[in-house]
Amino acid sequence: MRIILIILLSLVGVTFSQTSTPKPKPLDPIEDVPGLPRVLLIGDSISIGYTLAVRELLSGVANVHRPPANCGPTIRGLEQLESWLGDQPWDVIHFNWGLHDLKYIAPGATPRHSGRLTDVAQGEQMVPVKVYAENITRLLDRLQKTGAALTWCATTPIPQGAKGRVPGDEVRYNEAAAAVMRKRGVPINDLYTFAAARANEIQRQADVHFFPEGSQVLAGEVARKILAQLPIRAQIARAVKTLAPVDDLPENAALPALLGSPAPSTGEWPGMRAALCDQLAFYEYGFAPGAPTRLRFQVLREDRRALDGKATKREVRVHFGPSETPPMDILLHVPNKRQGPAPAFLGLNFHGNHTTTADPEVTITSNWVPSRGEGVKDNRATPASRGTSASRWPVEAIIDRGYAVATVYHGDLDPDLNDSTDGIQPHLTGDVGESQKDHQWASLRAWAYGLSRAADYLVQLPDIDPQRIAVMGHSRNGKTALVAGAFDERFSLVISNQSGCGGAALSRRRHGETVKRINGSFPHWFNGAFKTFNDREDYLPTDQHTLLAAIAPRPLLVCSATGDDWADPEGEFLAAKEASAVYEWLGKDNLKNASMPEENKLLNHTVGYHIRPGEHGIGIADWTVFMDFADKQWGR
Ligand code: GTR
Repeated sequence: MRIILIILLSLVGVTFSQTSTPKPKPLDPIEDVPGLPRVLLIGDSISIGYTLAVRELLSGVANVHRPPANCGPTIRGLEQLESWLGDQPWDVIHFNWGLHDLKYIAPGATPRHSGRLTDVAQGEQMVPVKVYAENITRLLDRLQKTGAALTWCATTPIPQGAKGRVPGDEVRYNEAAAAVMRKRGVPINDLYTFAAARANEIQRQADVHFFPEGSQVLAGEVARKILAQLPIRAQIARAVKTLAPVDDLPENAALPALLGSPAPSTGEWPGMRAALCDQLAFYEYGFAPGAPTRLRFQVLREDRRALDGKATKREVRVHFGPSETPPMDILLHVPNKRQGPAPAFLGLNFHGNHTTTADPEVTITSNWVPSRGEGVKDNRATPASRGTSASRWPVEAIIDRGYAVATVYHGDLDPDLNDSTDGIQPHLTGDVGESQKDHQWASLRAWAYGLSRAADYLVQLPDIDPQRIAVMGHSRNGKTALVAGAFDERFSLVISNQSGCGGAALSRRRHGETVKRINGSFPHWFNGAFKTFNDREDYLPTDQHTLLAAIAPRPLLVCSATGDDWADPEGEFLAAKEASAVYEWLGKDNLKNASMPEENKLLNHTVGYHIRPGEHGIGIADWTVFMDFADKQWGR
């Protein structure tokens, strides 16, 4: 009797729970929460698998929709995309096709996109890679017309033994799609690499699908990539859910640990890195908008015989999209003598591109420039300022070693004044709530944003290797190089030269320039929240080793000068040593067991360090070290 009662009660319980909270289904339509950005996920069963989890991760931040279907191969997309887009605007579209294009089907299926999976030996490929690339281009034409911020998602791995698919095909299809995306400036969510790194934990055996926990893991990465494309206000809204307000932070004199104990599985690193970036944005550098949707590159001039025929010089104006947004100019030199696409250095300059070379053709900036520069009158550059920073940019020596070099004047993005009404920020920030203002981007993040847009240009050039773009910078531009490298993983090597406070030097040491000093002299460099750490460094939930660690596992070189006490060389070395814990855990050589080296001895590890004699500054001696480091790290 008792047993029957229990069974009856549990049946009632089951029925009750079923009627009161029906389990949501990924293909069911959702109601928009008014006022939140609208996100569309386009993809096959892999995306169906992560849809609910992405929706959950972004709940209260964005309305996450998907078509009520498996979006199948590109040929189904071409037929149905219009109806999937509907008639309401989208803020972000995260999209993938591929897994069905590359699969083998029995010949003669109608419609072809419904063709059934069959053994490779008996079937034919649904959409050959060449046609796939053409279809992707046509789909992208339509998607770009929506005005939404787009993110291309790479196809996840095909495991050995998966029926009807050939492992390795997904790599070819991904490459074909990535080439199209780079050309069109569409950000890429490399879910292939992400999943491949932990496939044995998250993916089923001999099956393209993922375990439920695996789909959850994919959802984390997809949600992060979507979030980065959402307006600043949405990014801050999400961050306040997980990060403590500045007033609630505990005092902690020790450097915050970068890894838990015991250290998690290395597969966790993308999520952990994103969490570090969130902290850095929230408490120090501010959140920045996603890549602009209507970026345009205008070649101002090209000289294929520059530097006595050694280099091709190009000046390119980058238009950000929203009208009235000031453009930025890139000055690029590419070596003519090279085998294949060239690796490149990219860095900001202090006084205008025309100061980096005496070349009389380079456009003189018409923007505000600091008055301390030579040949400057009323904060405007005159022809007398041409080439005045040429010793900082030894272009010919860089070209001679086979590297391309690109530079941008940071004042194109944000003149270095305590004034946020000039530069790109007022045009790209969007609405930000009063309580959010302390967490929005400031000059360093805006300058770093410009470096990312320069990378958008470089990655689509046939003469530049998109896998080997180094970001470098000196002093305030060195701080910026670190910020750019931490937030944008396309920079595959990062170099800071004497970046000091807010760059590589640990804030808790209070040596040389302090948080209070820098916030007082340059209040526009960091966000509002950072001001609360003046004389309160021990309350920082991060320190500058966090910024360096966020670059892992990519090569990072920190450079100091003995006479530059203001930038605290030892604090820079110690930050790199502390960040080494992450590099070590990720299996990369590092500075864990190193002590501060003697002058001019490059510690050439994945996280490396160099100190030279002399004062604050940059010249050929520093560049020689940068290139020695890049040669080794890139195996040249
Ligand atoms: C100094 C500033 C440093 C450093 C330097 C520079 O005045 O205190 O943080 O950035 O300028 O950029 O040259």
